[in-house]
Amino acid sequence: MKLVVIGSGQCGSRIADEFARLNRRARAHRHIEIITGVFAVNTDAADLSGLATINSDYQHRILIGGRKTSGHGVGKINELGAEVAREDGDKVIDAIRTARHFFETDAFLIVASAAGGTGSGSIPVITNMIKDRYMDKPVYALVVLPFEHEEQTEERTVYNSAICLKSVSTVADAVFLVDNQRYVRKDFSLKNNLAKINALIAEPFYNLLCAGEEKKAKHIGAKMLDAGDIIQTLVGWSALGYGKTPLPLFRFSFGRSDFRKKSTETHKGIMAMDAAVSELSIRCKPVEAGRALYLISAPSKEMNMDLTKELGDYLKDIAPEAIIRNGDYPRGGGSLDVTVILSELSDVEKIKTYYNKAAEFIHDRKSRQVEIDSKQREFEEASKNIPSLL
Ligand SMILES: Nc1nc2c(ncn2[C@@H]2O[C@H](COP(=O)(O)OP(=O)(O)OP(=O)(O)O)[C@@H](O)[C@H]2O)c(=O)[nH]1
Ligand SMILES: [Mg+2]
Repeated sequence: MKLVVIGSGQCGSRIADEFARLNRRARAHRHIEIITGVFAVNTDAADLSGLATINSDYQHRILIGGRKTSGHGVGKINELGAEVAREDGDKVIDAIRTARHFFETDAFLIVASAAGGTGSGSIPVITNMIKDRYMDKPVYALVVLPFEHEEQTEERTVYNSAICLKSVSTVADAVFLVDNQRYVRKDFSLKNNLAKINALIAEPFYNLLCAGEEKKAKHIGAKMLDAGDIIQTLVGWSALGYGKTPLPLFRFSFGRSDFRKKSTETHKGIMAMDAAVSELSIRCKPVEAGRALYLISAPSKEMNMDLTKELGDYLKDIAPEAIIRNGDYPRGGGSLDVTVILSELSDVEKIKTYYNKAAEFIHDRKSRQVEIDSKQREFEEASKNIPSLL
């Protein structure tokens, strides 16, 4: 599957940069292309300069809102982010057309954080513009949710997230939810290491996108997972998971394929699937998923029909309502990898909490404003009979 990836705001641009690296890796190691164009959009010129891999010309690193923000960002006001995107969104549409193999694109992926200003405000607007312009291609959003400490210390964080999520979900074909906090729990040393988190966010896409682009027979599995399977799976709120089980470098099999070998293979597969499901990009209940997908990637000698079936049964057990699609991808060496997507989630607790808290915030802000207005009127009243020097 080939994507056009557009990152907006600081977080979105950095993750888009990660996708540009992913494509370089696919090209260098697998001689295939998985991305037809990567673009970064921001109101902050310095952030755009800080990217490493995305082409550095103005049509790939796109500065928007120059007049309104003087290149310094929108300071977490996502309404301003949206406004600027409405005014300058054409720059993005024009740039997409310059992608060299644009006609091969299967779908768009637009990436941003929910809590900031530029990315949060512009992602629904850019998604909408692309949907209007390219009606036949699906447009997916990947939205990064804030760390818990940000939610606790800054009310605007939750408010921005709620507005962004509601708006983008009405226009995107599917929304990948990626909770920053989930990546901190996995390994505390990552706490301040956003670059590492970004790499973890992009990693599950590597095999997922490569699998359908392979041309050599030896890398095409019994059931190839292609763009069609992914497009059919992705609807509405979605979560991503990725798990790995290391494989021994050397194995002396003497050509035997007895039941012990088979059961070890299945066990390794279940371990990787288990890791993928327990480390989903957002906390959610698999029973709420209407669609799901899993991809097993490993050297072909590590995979067999039983493994695919066992993993299918495992997923069916935890997501009984879901239509499940799957694929096997004979690639890689040192590990057996499982990628999981849960989609069409009918409920996500965290989003409901954002909506409820944001509604409270809006209510409190209105009452506070009434109070401020009345105090100001009192103040003016008190100064009414005082002469002025001006
Ligand atoms: N995973 C990840 N999260 C990030 C990164 N940079 C910022 N964030 C998160 O994104 C949110 C802040 O949004 P930014 O993307 O910095 O904001 P912006 O879109 O540039 O908007 P303004 O700076 O307000 O104009 C916070 O929740 C951060 O924790 C990053 O590189 N990776
Ligand atoms: Mg910024």
